[in-house]
Amino acid sequence: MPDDTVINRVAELRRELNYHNHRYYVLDDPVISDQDYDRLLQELRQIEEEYPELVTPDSPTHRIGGDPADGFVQVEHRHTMMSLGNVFDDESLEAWHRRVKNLLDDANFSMTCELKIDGLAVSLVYQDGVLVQGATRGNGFVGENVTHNLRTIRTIPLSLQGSSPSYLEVRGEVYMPVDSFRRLNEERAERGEPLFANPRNSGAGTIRQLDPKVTASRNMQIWVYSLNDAGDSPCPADHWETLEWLKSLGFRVNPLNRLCRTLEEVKEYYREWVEKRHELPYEVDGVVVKVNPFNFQNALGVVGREPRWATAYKFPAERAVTRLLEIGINVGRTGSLNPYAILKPVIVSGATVQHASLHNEEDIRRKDIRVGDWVTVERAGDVIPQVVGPIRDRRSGAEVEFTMPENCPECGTTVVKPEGEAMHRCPNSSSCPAQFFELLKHFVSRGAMDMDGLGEQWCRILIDKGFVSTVADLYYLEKDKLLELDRMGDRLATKILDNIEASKTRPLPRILFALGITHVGAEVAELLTQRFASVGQLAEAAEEDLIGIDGIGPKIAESIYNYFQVKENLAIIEKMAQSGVKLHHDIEIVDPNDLPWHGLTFVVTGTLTTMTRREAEGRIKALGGSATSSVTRKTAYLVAGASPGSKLDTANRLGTMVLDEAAFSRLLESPSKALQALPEAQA
Ligand code: 3BA
Repeated sequence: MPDDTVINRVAELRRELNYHNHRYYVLDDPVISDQDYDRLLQELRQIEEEYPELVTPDSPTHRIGGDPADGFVQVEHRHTMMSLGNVFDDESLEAWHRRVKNLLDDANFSMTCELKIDGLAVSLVYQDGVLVQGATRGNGFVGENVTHNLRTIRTIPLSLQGSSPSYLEVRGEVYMPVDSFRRLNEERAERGEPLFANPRNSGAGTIRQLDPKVTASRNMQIWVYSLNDAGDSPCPADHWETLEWLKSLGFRVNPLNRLCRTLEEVKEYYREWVEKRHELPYEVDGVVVKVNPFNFQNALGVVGREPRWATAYKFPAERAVTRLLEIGINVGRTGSLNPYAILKPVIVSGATVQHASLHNEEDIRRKDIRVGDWVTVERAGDVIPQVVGPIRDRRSGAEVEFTMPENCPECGTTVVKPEGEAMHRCPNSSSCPAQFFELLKHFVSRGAMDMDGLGEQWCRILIDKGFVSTVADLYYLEKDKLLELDRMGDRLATKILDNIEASKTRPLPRILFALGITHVGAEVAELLTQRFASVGQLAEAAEEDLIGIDGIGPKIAESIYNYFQVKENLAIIEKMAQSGVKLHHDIEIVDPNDLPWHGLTFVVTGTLTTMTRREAEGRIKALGGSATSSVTRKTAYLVAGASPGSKLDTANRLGTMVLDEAAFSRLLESPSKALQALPEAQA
C-alpha cells in the first residue's frame, strides 16, 4: 500500500502537470522548461507503475494513449447536437438578422463571431471536474465514444481548473492543423500509403482510430465553442461571458472570436477573415454568428435541428483552372448515371483535385463543357469539387462534345431518362451490379448493419459469384459455400457468418438506414423510428402520415412511400424477416413479469464511461429491474463505476454482488444470465 506521502506527491504532481500543460498548450505561455516538465511526468509515471492502484483515468500520464480499443461504443447525447443553418452572402445574412430582430420585437442584441473551424464536432463531459466522456457528433442523437482518443489531445483538459461544476458538458471542434496534415501526408506518400484529401478528413480519421497511440502522435487540437450543461452550477447570462468562463476552467477558446454590437461589425469580421483565412494554421470555412444573450437564444428557439439564434456565414468556394481530360460515368446506388470530370490534378485551397462532379447531361450542355477544355474548378469546404465552366478562349478546336451513353456502363441495360428528371437512370435496380454493389456496401457498413469482416472486396466477390443478389441473401449464406472462395479460411468465414447473425438484432433505425431507401439517411431513420415501431408499420404508412413528422418533407415521404410500393423490395424485407432479422423496436408491450430482470434491484454508483448513470438505470428498468439509490439486503447487484464511494463498502459488508462497468455491459448483452446468477442476497 502506498503511504500518505506517496499519495500526496501524486496529487501534487498531477496538479502541477495539469497547470503546466495548460500554460504550454492552451495559453502558449509556459513557465517551466520542457526538461523540467518531462522530469515531473517521469516521476509520476514511475509512481504509477509502482502503485497501479493510484492510476486514475484523468492522470496526465494518459496523454500518451492507452491500449487499442476493440471498436467504438455508441453513446446517446444527453442533449441533441444541433446543426447550423447557412448563409452565403450579405443579403441572406441581413435576412437572417431581420428575422431574428423581428422575433425579438425589434430589440437590440449583440452577437459573437467565431471562426468556423473545418473539423469534427465533439462533446466532452466532465464529472466533478474530471473528463469522463468524449464523443463524436454522430447523427446528433447518438455518437461514438472516443474518450480514449480525445484524452491524447493536449489542449483538452483532463481535469478542470478552479471550482468546477459537478456536471459539465461542452462542445467544440477537434481539428488537425494544416502543417501537421501536410507532414502526415508526406510521410504517408513515402510509405506508399493512400493520402488524405484534406485536414478535415485526416482529422476525422485520426479521431476514429482504434489505437489511441496513433491519435496521440498526430498533434490534434481543439477549439471549444459551446456550453451545453453546467449541472446546477450558476452560469453566465450570455455566450460571450460563457466563453470567458470556459477559458477560466482551462478550455481552449479561440482568441480570434469577437463580440459584435452591430451587423456591420459582423460583416467587417467576415470580410477580414475571408482575406486572411489562409494565414491561419488551421482550416476555416466561414464565420459562425450567434445571438449573444441566452434569454434571446431561448426566446428564438430551434426549427428542426437548427437554432434560429445562430448561422454560419460560409466563405466562398475557392477556384482553380485545369484541363478536363475525360468524362467518366459512375452508376449510383439508385441507378443514376453520374457524369464526372477526370482532371489534370490541380491544387484548390490546399487539396489536390483530380475528379469533379458534372451533375448531369443537361448541365454539361448548358455550361457547354467539352472534353479537352480548360475548365474552372471550385471546391467549397468538404463538398465534392465542381466544374464551374469552360474557358472558351483557350479552345484549340479539338475539344469534343459529350453525350450520355445509351447503355448502362455497368450492366448494359438501356438507359432511361424519366420525364421531368434531370438524371439518366439505369432502370435495372434489382440486378444492375453497380447499384446492387453500392447498396450491399452500404448495407454491411459500420453505421448500418455493421457486418465486420465483409469488406468491399468480399461484397464484390459475393456478387460476382452469384452468392447474393439481394441484401436478404446474406442471411442465407452457408459456410461450405463461403469456403469455396479463394482466400476464404475457416476463421474468416466463421467471423463473417457470426457478424451476419449478430446483425439480425441491430436497432430499428440502423435497419431502416441500411435498406438504402433514397433520402433516408441515419437522421431520417432515427426520426421515423420515433413514430413507427416496425418496418411493417412504416410500409403501410400513407404519404400524408409521413409528411406530418417533424423533419420529413414531401420529397422524403414520396421516396419512402414509393420504396414500399415496389414488390421486389417487400419480398426482400419478407425474406429478411423469415431469416430472423428483427424488424421492430425492442420496446414492445410485454408482460413485465416476463422481463429477464423482473424482481431484481440494482444500485448504480460511481462514474461510468460508456453511459450516464441515468442511462444505466434506464437500461435496467427496460429489462424489468428496478434501480434504487441505497444498498440494502434486497439489492441484487451494485454496479460500480470509477470512484464508487461508500456504497461499495456497504455492498462489501452485506455481501452484495458487485459488477464493474465491463461486467455490467456484458450482463446487458445477455440479460438472462442475471437470473441464473440470482444471488443469495435476494432471499
Ligand atoms: N460554433 C460549429 N454548432 C458552432 C451550438 C451551435 C453550433 C456548430 C458550431 C449549434 C465551428 C454544428 C454541430 C454542433 C456543437 C452542434 C462553431 C463551430 N455552434 N464555432 C450553434 O467552429 N465549426 N456546429 N456542434 N453542437
